[in-house]
Amino acid sequence: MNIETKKTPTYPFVLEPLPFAFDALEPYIDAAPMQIHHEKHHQAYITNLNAALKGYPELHDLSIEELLRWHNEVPVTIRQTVHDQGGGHLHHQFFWKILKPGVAGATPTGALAQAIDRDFGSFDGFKAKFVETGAKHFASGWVFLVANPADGKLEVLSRPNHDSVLLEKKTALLINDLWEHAYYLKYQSGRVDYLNAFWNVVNWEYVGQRLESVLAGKVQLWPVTRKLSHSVR
Ligand code: MN3
Repeated sequence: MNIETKKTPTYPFVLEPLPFAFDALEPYIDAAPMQIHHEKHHQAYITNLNAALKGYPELHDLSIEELLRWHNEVPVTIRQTVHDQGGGHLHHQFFWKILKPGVAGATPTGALAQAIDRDFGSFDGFKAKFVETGAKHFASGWVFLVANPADGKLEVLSRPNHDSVLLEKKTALLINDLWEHAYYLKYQSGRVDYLNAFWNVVNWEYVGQRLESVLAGKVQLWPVTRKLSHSVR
């Protein structure tokens, strides 16, 4: 099935099973941090998001992307919670799809490879920029490879906490988690080691599909056709 044709999940949001075993990414990401990350951290974001949304049935048919894109129209009493917990949910469900066992040594192909060469000079140039950006990011956050849907141009950037690039009308193609819960059990303070190990578990096929969907205009990974008109209280 095409990644973008599934029905978009809405409230109540649920934790989907990982598409691989907890130990499948060893030795790059160990089983224990993987299981805690998925079952505790990601679940907590979903639980807190659902709790915030529970009393607002007018928001129950909105996807997580819609809730974040228009978070300024979400009722002020839950706005920050939806932004933070919803961002945590959005980023983690995307992150699990980025990861894949058995792909060490894989590289981007097709349009993605061409775009990376165009915008970063080479694949190695892109990887160096991504690792540098992640290493220099202060405290918690995420490092992103994003596409500008207007022209397909790629960019590497980091954002704090669970701030989403949806708010900047950019489309995330690849992300890595810079929160200490993602790497501290295995790598301690060695964030650069963690960032370099990440290249052994990236599902480039999926990343490439994301870019091709953007370039084909098949998917609006942030929604533009609908506004919340009923929610300001
Ligand atoms: Mn995390």
